[in-house]
Amino acid sequence: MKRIITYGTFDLLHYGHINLLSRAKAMGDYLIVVLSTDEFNWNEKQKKCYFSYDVRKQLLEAIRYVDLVIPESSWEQKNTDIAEYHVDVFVMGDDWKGKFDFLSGKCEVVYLERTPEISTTQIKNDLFSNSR
Ligand code: C2G
Repeated sequence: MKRIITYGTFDLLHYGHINLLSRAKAMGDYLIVVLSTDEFNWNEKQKKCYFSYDVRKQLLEAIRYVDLVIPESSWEQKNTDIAEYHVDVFVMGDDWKGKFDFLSGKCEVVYLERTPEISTTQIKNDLFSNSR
């Protein structure tokens, strides 16, 4: 069984996220999504999520490509995650290109092209500007 792992916040889930998850799953048989906790998002990414971790987890678990959702609470957990879950491929969007090459000794590292023209920030901005 080929095991894939990816990380993210996945707040205001959109088709860019789905495209990433779909392509990641197509690379193997089992997809683990490591979902940033609310504390990690605020403390490390200065992101305030619209949906809580539990809601974001529920949404991801409803996606056919996703087999397991676990929490991301630190930048440093990737090495242990890869070992603990016997991961074959680490996948991220190419906005992270190069940032995780240090993992290539443990598993294959793949950066997939980001879906253009969509982001959580853009959704929020569009909604805010239309509400004026
Ligand atoms: N993504 C994408 N296309 C978009 C938007 C996002 O392919 N239009 C991808 C990102 O590249 C990432 C994943 O979807 O691989 C999740 O995106 P975010 O929720 O923004 O994740 P991020 O905040 O980048 O967190 O330790 C790594 C971090 O947790 C990554």
